[in-house]
Amino acid sequence: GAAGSVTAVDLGASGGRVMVGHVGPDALRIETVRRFDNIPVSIPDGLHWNVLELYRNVCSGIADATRRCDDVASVGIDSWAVDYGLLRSGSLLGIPYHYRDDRTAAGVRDVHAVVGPEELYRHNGLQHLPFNTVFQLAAERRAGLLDVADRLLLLPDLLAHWLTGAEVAERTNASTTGLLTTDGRAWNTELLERLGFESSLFAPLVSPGERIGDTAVAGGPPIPVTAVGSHDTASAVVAVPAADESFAYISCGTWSLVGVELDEPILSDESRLAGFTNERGVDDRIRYLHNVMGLWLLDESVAQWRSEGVDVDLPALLAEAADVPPGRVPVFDTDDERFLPPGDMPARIAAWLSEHDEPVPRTRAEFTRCILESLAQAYARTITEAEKLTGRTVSVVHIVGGGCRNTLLCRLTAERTGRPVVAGPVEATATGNVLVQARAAGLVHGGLDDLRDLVRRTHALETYQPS
Ligand code: LRH
Repeated sequence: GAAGSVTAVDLGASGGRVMVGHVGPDALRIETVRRFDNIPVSIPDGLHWNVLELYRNVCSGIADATRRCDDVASVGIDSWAVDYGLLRSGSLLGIPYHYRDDRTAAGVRDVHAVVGPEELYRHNGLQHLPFNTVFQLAAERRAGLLDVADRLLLLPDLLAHWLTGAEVAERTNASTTGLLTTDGRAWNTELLERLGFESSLFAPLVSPGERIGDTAVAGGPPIPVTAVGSHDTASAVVAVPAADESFAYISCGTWSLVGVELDEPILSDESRLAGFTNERGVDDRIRYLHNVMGLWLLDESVAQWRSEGVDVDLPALLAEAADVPPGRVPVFDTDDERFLPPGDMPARIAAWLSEHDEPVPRTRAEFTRCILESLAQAYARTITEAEKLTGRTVSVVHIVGGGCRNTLLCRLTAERTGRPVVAGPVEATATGNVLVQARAAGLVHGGLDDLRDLVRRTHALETYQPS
């Protein structure tokens, strides 16, 4: 069969990359053409994303890709979920907020005053996170922007709009707003009406694989822009190299998204109370998962130590953490909302432990070990709950994304879950993005099983056995 190339733009909370994927029926190779930082900016009205800087890097990255490779069949964009820009007559109004901005508490109160948590879960099946778009929008209404906006575009859709002029809402990411019907077919007009959001604010839905438009960027050739799983986690789950359905995945980066894949959502109150979300996946699958706080805990700790003038070498720190004797450090509840905002993470962890009469780690290595043990414990608890709530058996755990490079975390996860852990691919999100475009371009064929099979055949994966 034919081989060809596609370009994946993958934006994460701390950095972005543009990658070219070379794909054929038996080939899958991904090369990075551009990496850049994504540094949020705090101004008096809150914490924002620097979306213009991101867009400039996306355009430069696409230009790099087409220079390097003359058969780029399309471009696809994914990013973290829930965040958006508001527009009027096609122009951006205001600077998109970062989901870690704390303005959403009032939005949560406003929404729950109209639709309580139990009912909201029956409508959207989302884990309660204070930054879900529905709560951000309620906060936005207090600030008055909703009175002038006529369109909302989630960030990957906003960038696609700037590249092509089209205004669409890609389904996987749209499902993280909390405003879609549970079958994912449409915006939930009943819910929108009750919450007082204009339904015309929301763009027509498209599914992964659909053509959004063509790039119209000064100086560059027109390239088709294809909808992918524009929610990064949806793309990452496409690239989980599982051989059958008895797997759990951990998409491990800033967040750790831990769960299983289902055909239908679970909207029971038990599921809500256990903190499970039903997000839409590629090919209409359900990503039934729990948001675990993730490597944010460690990254933010390292940032704190560096701000105190300590020269932290991460590989060395992880090696020291691996040498901390088992049982030396306690675990804490990584779900505690106090860990969400930016700021001094070791102090917050220490406060949690003191409040719970647990010993506070004394060294940075012990803090690091404590964080990783706590994450592994949260993964294990989540997988046990997922088995109980779905009736599935999980026989293997796949860790994908940047966190799968953390061998200590992989080892602790195998131990605490009591299951084999398969690590890789590191670039799962970009890989899932590439695969969905490649299928739309006719370079590969089949369902998710076939795409996963290709990942398995083309990647060296590391397995960690529980002791
Ligand atoms: C991971 C992620 C996650 C969301 C969060 C906002 O990058 O998309 O799935 O819950 O960011």
